[in-house]
Amino acid sequence: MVDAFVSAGLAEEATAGILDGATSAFEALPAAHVSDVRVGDMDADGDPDALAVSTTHSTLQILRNENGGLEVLHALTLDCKSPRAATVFRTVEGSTSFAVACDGAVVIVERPLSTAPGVAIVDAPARLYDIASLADSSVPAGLSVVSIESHELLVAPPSLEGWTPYGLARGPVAIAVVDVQPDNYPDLIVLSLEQRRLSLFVNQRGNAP
Ligand SMILES: [Ca+2]
Ligand SMILES: [Ca+2]
Repeated sequence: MVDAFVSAGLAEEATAGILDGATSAFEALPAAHVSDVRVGDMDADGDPDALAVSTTHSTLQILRNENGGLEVLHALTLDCKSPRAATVFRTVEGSTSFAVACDGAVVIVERPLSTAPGVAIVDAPARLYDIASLADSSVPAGLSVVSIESHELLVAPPSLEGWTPYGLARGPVAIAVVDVQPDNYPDLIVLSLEQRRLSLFVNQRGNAP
């Protein structure tokens, strides 16, 4: 079993480590100005791949897990103002895709590893700081985002038609997906930095809080 660790550092590169049951050798990949890194299996081969977002350059790099190491596959320039976070998810059409949280929109890139990726833009509130999906890439799922401007968690269904808002303490900046109330449905924890508050949203239907 191969594990992957990826972190965005203050220097101009992300550190990617491919581990086999032990915290040992690391390899460094060039990834200038990366502000967020997420892990997800984009090519459905069972091995985790990675996405690296650059807020300052509106780009997203795809790093594919191949032969026990991460290789930089390609970089996409996004029609997206201030991309701050990304997540891998599966659309209702069944394709593994990723979604990027932007300022006033979520950019969806379908079939990112194909020769002809599809791009869709979903309108969203301003200043999205994080995005998450309640399922891995094996099943269709909706998306959750936090807006630091409206102080809300917004949840879209798998069809991605319309956001349902949930009020939060001021300054929500991060979402964690974890099965806190253990029933095999992942729950959401949101950090509101300004009011130093954590909010827990218990998943009741498998794909919505
Ligand atoms: Ca993979
Ligand atoms: Ca749960």
